[in-house]
Amino acid sequence: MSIRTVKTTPFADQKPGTSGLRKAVTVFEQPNYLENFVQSVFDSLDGYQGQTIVLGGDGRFYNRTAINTILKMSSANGVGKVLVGCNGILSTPATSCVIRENGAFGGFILSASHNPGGPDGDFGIKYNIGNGGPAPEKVTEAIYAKSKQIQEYKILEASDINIDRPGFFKLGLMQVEVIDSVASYLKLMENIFDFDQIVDLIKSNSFRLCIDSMHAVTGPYAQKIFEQRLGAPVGTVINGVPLEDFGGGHPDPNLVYAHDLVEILFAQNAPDFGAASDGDGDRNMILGRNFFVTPSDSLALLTANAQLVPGYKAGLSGVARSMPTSMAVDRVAKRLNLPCYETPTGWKFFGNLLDDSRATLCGEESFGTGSNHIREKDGLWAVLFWLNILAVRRESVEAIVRQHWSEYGRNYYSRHDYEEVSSDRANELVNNLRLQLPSLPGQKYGSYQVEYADDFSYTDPVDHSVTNNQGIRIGFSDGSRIVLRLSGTGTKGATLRVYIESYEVDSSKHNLDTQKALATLIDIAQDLAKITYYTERQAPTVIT
Ligand code: G16
Repeated sequence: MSIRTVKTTPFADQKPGTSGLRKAVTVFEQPNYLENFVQSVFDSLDGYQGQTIVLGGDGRFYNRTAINTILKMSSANGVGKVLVGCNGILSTPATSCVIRENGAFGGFILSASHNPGGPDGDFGIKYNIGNGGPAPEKVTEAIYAKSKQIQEYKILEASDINIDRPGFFKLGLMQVEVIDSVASYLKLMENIFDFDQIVDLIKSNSFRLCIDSMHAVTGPYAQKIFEQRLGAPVGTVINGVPLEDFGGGHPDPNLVYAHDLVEILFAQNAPDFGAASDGDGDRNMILGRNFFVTPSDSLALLTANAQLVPGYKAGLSGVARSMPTSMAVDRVAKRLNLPCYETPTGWKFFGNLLDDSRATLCGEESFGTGSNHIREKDGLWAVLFWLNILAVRRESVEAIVRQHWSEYGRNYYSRHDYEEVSSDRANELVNNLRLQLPSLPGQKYGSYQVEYADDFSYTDPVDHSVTNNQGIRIGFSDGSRIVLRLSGTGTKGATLRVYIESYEVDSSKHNLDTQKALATLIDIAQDLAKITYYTERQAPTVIT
């Protein structure tokens, strides 16, 4: 086996976005495209030679090809050992768990998360650092800088290895261990949650649940945890076989794309609890019988009920949410006297807060919740957290949420996405709005008065790095907000996200339809940002 040095030229578009490099599969299939990016990662890192790295993905189309390429490039670049998930499968949270458990130097996660897969879908690659979390901006910037200068990459000339079952291999001087994809993750979950109590709940004939893996990575994890370990009947996990194209679906656990689960939970005689997870297993959607829990409310509820879970009994050090996430958790944090941090969108911004023990729980409106147990958001962890709460409280999901609203008030919340709009027009919209910001405070729109209007900037309290232009916030004197930003994860044109939030303390008004409750604010957003004009769309593509 010899190491080949291959001449190459840079691609101009290898700047990682909100969560790694995501492109159409056809872009990744260009000669040298994947290799350039992987070499740029190695070129931007110091000290990985001889160390262990972790490698896995969500099983989407191109996963296997990429795994073999990365294995051979790792060997050629002097990596000591690679832990690779069996069949190339490792959910994003499991990768974070394995990196931490083994004190690995870092890891590659092959996923475009919730984006569709298959030959005409998307692929992605993300590098995680030794704390198990996404590379922070200084690392992704360094990778991008290397990708613009790259002239050659190194790869071992060798045959592909068989990753279909656990075992040990040698690839050049490098060791490869194919590991069980689920074992470490299951062990970690058993250390956090009261599995016996959840088993009792599931055994108590009065409780039924349904878990939708959307033909993505969590299938094997969910079957092992819910059906085998916790004793739920076979068939509890639906769409449980990971497919390279996710069965043609869009593995995004929201009310629009997780329609199989939504139909089951909103039918007559529906189960008591339902949950879905996304392509790579880091997102979750929680449903009760005929009831949807918004991700922002879910974070607030987990915080308020954390003392019911063994792993958090000792207390929380603080909580964090991304800026567009509703402020429901802020109210719980205030009551519990906990610090509450507001970060830009992107899980990478939680890493320092978790490492520095400033936050224990973190969450985002984009269906992501997690804690200091790993450094990624974690879909099945959130499901187990809910089950643990249900097992202790023995009330319905709806009753628990309504009780929370009556105690803390309700944050009506919705996100309107305008997908695949022209990038130029979307940027014009944002620029136009930015120009208006200084004149907005004090302006009245019906009963709403603007209290502040800014473009969100974040100063990391740990390393003091500053991240600017993270989304436009327009806050009103009654606590309502409108936030607008462009997505950093789309692969076609631009996606405009409009986040709308209002706060209602009066529990007699907690039964409104969300879109109706937010109608006036939605109109204000439309007027201020001229959304129809710039996007050339009459309505959002997705409303969550
Ligand atoms: C990623 C990030 C999240 C972010 C989400 C949406 O999630 O890790 O922090 O909230 O994208 O980002 P955007 O609004 O920029 O599209 P995932 O699950 O796609 O890796």
